[in-house]
Amino acid sequence: MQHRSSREISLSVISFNARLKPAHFYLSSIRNQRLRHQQISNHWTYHMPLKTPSKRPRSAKAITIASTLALGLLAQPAQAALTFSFNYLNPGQGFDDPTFGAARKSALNDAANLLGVYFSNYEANLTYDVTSSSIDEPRLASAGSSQYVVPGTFQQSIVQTKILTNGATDRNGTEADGYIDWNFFENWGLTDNVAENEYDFKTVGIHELLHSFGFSSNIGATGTGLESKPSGTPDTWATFDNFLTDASGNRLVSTAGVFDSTKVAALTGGSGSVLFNGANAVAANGGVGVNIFAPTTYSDGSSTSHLDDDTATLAELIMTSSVSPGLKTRELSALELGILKDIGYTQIEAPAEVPVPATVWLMLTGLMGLLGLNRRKAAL
Ligand SMILES: [Ca+2]
Ligand SMILES: [Ca+2]
Ligand SMILES: [Zn+2]
Repeated sequence: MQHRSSREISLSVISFNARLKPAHFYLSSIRNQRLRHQQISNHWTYHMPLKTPSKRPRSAKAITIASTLALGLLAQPAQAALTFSFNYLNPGQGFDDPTFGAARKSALNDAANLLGVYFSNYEANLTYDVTSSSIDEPRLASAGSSQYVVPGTFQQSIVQTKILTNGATDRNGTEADGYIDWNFFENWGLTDNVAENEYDFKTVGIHELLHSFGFSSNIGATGTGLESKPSGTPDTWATFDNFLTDASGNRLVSTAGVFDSTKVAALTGGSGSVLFNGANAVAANGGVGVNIFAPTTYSDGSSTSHLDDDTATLAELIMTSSVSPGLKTRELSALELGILKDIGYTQIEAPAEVPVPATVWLMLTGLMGLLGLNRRKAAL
């Protein structure tokens, strides 16, 4: 999380708080895992050592609530794409709040649905453990999905593998494929009518889910990977990291999975110092690499895992690191679709119809015109 000004709030990536090796689901003791999400990871009920994923009994709280998603916003229903099952782990609170819970769950389902239509050529049921808090802190929400630890490789997340194998491979068995934590302290706009003092829940929901899909970097402040191996030795990286370069197009992490120690400075080099250089993203970006968020002050859980907010042409895209209040786009840009193709989702495609009524877009245009530089922002 981070403060970019006294009024800003952030969302963190929590892709790395549990680690898998074949036949063993570790938990990640706090000292072994990346510390970037420690305060959140303490919430996860599955943070206990497991012998094998398949033998671990589910806790009583981790009851799967299947939510088969309707495609109601589309004029013509698409074929089944992805389905999402959210396990709400805080009874009576947050998403299960007696007053607001139903609308919050509905908004999360809507966000998942809005994202799912891009994946209509895939078929998988994705399970998520969902927790929440209500704390005045610079974080709106966070999400992630675990990876296997295989030093010297670029690993898909559990969710990513499940999608790309059309549900055939669930590398952590009955354990939730991903996790989401939501902070309900701030005002949230749960519908398509998002007030100027509310954060757009659905936009943030899409953003968070995409982190779990693999839109996320393992690179730490000093160039360490998932296991914080010593400099110069192979570590475990995300698929995303396979495409990150410096401004000159030189890889940050070698194909052998070793971070180039001469590239540490690029991680805090500001706009243009770290690029996503996958072929599809480059093609969607006028032939050049895409600016990745690498602010001069390293931001744990945010740096290198987002598009660069400080690049004007990127600032309003869903996968930037911060968001201001008000209604935002829920559509992925060609650039974001390019990145998703590069990290493996070659069958992704934009839905045939914009799943938001035209009147909403008119309002969005109006709201965007009102946004000034001093508006409160929140990092995603
Ligand atoms: Ca699973
Ligand atoms: Ca932004
Ligand atoms: Zn984010």
